[in-house]
Amino acid sequence: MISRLVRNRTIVQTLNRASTIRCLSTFDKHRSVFESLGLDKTNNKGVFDGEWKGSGEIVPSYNPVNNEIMAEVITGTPDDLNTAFEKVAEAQKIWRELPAPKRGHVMLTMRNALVENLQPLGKLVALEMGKILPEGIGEVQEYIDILEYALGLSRTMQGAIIPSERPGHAMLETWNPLGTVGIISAFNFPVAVYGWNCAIALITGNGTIWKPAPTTSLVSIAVTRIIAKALKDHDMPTSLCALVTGGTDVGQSMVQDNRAHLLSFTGSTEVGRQVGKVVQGRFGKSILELGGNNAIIVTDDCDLDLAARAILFAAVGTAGQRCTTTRRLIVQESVYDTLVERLKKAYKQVKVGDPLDEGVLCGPLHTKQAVEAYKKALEQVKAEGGEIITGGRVIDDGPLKHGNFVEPTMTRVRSDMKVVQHEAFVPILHTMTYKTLDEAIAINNNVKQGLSSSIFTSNPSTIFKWIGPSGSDCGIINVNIPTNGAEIGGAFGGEKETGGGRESGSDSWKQYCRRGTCTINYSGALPLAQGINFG
Ligand code: UN1
Repeated sequence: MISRLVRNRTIVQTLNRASTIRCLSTFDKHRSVFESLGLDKTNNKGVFDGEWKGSGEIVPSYNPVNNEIMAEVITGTPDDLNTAFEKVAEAQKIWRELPAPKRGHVMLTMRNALVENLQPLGKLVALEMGKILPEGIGEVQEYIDILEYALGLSRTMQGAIIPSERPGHAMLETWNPLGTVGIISAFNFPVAVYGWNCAIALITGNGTIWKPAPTTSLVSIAVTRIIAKALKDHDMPTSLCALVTGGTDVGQSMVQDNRAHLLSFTGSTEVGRQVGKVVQGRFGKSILELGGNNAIIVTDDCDLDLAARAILFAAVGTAGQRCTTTRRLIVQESVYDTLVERLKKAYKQVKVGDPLDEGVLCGPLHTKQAVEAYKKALEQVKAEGGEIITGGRVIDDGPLKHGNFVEPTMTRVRSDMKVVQHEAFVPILHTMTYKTLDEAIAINNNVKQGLSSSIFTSNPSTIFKWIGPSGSDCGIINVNIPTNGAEIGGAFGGEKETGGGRESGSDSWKQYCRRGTCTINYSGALPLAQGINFG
């Protein structure tokens, strides 16, 4: 086993060295960003358990704009993970004794450190993930927001006092930490989704181990460095927030490990289904944030201009790589032509290009595999008799030809086509028409996923129907705003094959705790519940 690892590592290392010589121009061009975040060209240790290390393969991080290697990361192994579990558990024993408002002070320092690093970290997200700079900065902002929220929670997390049926008895609920929260995050939100989980796990008294997507390791190293420094500033053990980068072997080990008391997984429904089963099999807790297949309904009584602007952001933003991206547009037939004409014009004006360039609205797809998924989805549209009404091309010529660029695309389909059942994580928007509101809601609900949904209307009865028992069956139900761009204050997550988990705001914090129901007898007598007389 060990010799195989060493061998793999040497082969990968040799290959990478060769490519490194050819292409580290991205690093040189953005040297100040990398260096200000403590990143190196070749020597980035991808494991943190209080110390920086890594005994796994050396994995390159690519720039999706041109597929150049930007830098290399020495990733972790299941052995590294094992040690990290031990180190986090030790740290958590200290952390859990700290009163929540004091933990809140540490969160405040983390927040301030992220504010200081907002620009370079946002830029690194843009470089490594490929989203445009304002969105890269936006997701660091999302982490800042949830830390502020956690600070507030630190003074407001409350348990109930419940009337006891017995005299001289008090009954109350306590919310104590679970221990260690394992966080497996996806490439598309390499900062924010970790941030939601980390902030809420910490404020409730837990430690965390993070296994990021293998293609966004640099971001995870930079974030961990910032968080560790804040812990150190408060004389807290930095191993409280561990990081183990790596591949499927690390992820699988984390999912199987009893020491991950809560496992928060963001990724595909396919993988999430396995994760859910394994965690359930060991009676662990899980939060699953899986695929979405989100729709916007456009009624004939709405502000079409507002709707068009929202749809553009919802379908093209992040190059269609948010789990909350709008994939289906369900339009009342009388306004379909007008809306689609407006959208076609807007789509034509979208600048596709380097996510760091001013004015660019659509960056590259994250990987070459995503470009293949784009092609496949469009082939399926055609095979089923659908039509491409704008876009539809992989950009494989001109200055963008080395990157993973595609044209944002709209199709015209029927709601019963198979292609609309499938979430392709690319900027393709399937448009379709409806006649009645009931039909539109049925189309919205007639997919396996249930993450986000939105309706554009000015009719109050439509709004209340939409959010009521016969309305949208999703976890996020919006009116006159896009399906994406949720605020951190609400619970984030979805129903059905989206996995049922809720992260971020509202009472999501309770999932990071064990609930104690405590009955305290101060009467001196022993009256039994249900009036039982036992001898
Ligand atoms: C995701 O795509 O996994 O609501 C998260 C949004 C963002 C989070 C998306 N706040 O679009």
